[in-house]
Amino acid sequence: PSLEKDLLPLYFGWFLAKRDEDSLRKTSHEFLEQLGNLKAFKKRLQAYGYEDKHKLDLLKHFAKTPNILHCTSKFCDYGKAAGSEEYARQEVVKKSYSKGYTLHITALFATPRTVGARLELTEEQLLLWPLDAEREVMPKDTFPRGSRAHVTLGTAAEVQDVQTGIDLLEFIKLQQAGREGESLGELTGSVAGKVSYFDNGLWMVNLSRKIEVKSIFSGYYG
Ligand code: ACK
Repeated sequence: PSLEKDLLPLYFGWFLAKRDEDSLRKTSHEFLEQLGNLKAFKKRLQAYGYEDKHKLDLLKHFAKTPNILHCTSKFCDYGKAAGSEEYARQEVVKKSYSKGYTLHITALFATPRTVGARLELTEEQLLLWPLDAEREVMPKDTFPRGSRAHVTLGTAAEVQDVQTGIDLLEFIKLQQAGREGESLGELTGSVAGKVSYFDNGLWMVNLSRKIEVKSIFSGYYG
């Protein structure tokens, strides 16, 4: 047997193809501009820590945007994260490495901490989704597999990217508890859809037309 071990990445995931990445960044701007311009939003700024509606610019609020738009499937931390080796050893992970996948974005959301895209994973993509991905960050709740699947589009200063998936689960937890959110308007164009508000600065637009983006399943070594 060889002494050499496979190197584990910082994380495995689906990485957006350049053209679709550029276009999703534009979509994210469009979302934040339209959301920030909603009267209903301007009336509910407290959660974002602003008193004065003229002071809040959502594009500035989400000061950090990821260098690479992606959906994390498994965070490995170069092997330090629990279950990394087991994940990487799976036949389906090896076989899928460097393959192309179409990701389906069903909603965009913003919280005082993060802005992200919610994904609906296909059966094939769910094979690459760890069994404990949701439990890992919210051990007390149960979620359908893949609930946490997202693309981080931006975070407020001082907020880590990992927060985006946690925020998404917060919305889903409320929906599971029967909360639909307050229907507070509609966005148009590339981000067309109904806007729901869930208190505490949690906003989501369910897209009338899903956005499809091309991606490659791979590892990020950083
Ligand atoms: O936006 P994300 O899914 O959140 O993509 C980044 C990526 O790994 C590189 O940092 C995600 N990430 C960071 N820490 C964790 C963690 N403890 N569990 C799951 N995902 C994580 C982060």
